[in-house]
Amino acid sequence: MYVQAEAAARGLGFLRGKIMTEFLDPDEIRSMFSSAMSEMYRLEVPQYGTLIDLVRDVNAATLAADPDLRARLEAAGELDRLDVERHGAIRLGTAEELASIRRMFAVMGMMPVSYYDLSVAGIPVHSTAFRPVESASLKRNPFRVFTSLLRLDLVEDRGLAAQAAQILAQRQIVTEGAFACIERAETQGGLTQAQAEEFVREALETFRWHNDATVSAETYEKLVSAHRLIADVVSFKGPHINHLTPRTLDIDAVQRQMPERGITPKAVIEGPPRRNVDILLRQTSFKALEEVVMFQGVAGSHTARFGEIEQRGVALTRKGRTLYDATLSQARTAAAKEGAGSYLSCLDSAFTAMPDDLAALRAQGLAFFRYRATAARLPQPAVSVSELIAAGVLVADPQVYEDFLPVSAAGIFQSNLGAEDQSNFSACANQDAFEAALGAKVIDEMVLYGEIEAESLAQALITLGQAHLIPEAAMVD
Ligand code: OOG
Ligand code: NI
Repeated sequence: MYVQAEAAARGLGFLRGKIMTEFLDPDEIRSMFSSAMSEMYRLEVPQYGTLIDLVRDVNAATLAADPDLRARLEAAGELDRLDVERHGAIRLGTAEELASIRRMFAVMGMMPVSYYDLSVAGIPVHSTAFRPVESASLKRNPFRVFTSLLRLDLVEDRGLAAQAAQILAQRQIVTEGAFACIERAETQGGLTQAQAEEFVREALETFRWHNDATVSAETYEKLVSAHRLIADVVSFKGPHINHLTPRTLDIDAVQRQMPERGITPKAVIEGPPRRNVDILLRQTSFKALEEVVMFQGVAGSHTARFGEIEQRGVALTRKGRTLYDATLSQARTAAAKEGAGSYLSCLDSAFTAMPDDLAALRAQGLAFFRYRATAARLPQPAVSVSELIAAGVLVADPQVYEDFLPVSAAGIFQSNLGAEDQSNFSACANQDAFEAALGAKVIDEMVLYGEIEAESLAQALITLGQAHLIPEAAMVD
């Protein structure tokens, strides 16, 4: 600001021109956006503010009680992201909406990663998560948005599906101003500070809650009877952010302490059980709020928005993930036989099949790591990577799982939709249709973790003067 004003005052047009074309890093725009979104949601859903405070307290206590964890997060450069870390979720109605949202998120360096088929859980959507993909960007701010697209093709009542499509065709979820900003970013290749501020202001409008529905109470009821989720997507002006989830270091403590702060959590935590080494993702949520909505002048209510917390652990390789999926499904089958009260013990006993220390997870190729050298060039060539690790000159930090789990997502959807009885949609994934709507392919999460692992290992080995140990697969470029 100051430099610009000074340049103008001195008539230094060239300097001013230079500043005017200086674009913000997309990581910076994402941070601005995620904090604006958090601010907005805090005002819309006061319980979210309470949850953020609780998570901050629990994280501070966890770090204070576990200096090793603190040191490890700090050394891995992961401490700073913790306070700003959160994900949100939206549900879209049409292919055009999904394509527009993809362009909007691209301005903030967020790419579609993974395809999630929720029809297997009887929920008529398929989804992706928009998130940063580079290591440095993830460290800066890993803000992600779980984005679902309604599948009217799965709705049996074709008349109702046609009516829903017709209602959706009339809305515009991205403001004219936001489109102008997106086009500007695309043609210029970035946005200046002032342009980014305008973009964030306009983009935020898409996610705002509207308590006036676009449909009559009668149409709303018809949509609800097909599925609550269809009503949530179709009846409003836009895809209101339905939850914003902070990351905690101790989800069991947060789950325990929620009632003390007046919040009632769902009964069980989704995902793996509590372990020494956190794997993948554990999540819990509290019930959606019942909100007053005006249906073309008639007062009614709708439940859509809720709170969620998550604890993130190490990302698993394909082999690790296959083991996880089989183990979880074994626990669920056992619990179904033994009764709901047995879920936690079934989970614990099934998960004994999964190694619970980092060294074993690494040695068996079950998890992804990020390597770093803690020494300079060594005088002698080593014979293996393990030898360097044992000598303490090479450290393998677990890579945080940055994505989502479809079984957990289904549990989250169901608990806040109150729609356990509405799961009569036929299971059929359709990634091609999703990507056609998106206007792009989704990125394979496994490839991303694999690249980070391979590149960090190669870099660390070069630092240590051990390039001969770089695995061939890492030398692609
Ligand atoms: C998304 C539910 C999935 C998660 O964290 O797994 C999700 C939704 O309810 O729209 O956010
Ligand atoms: Ni979520």
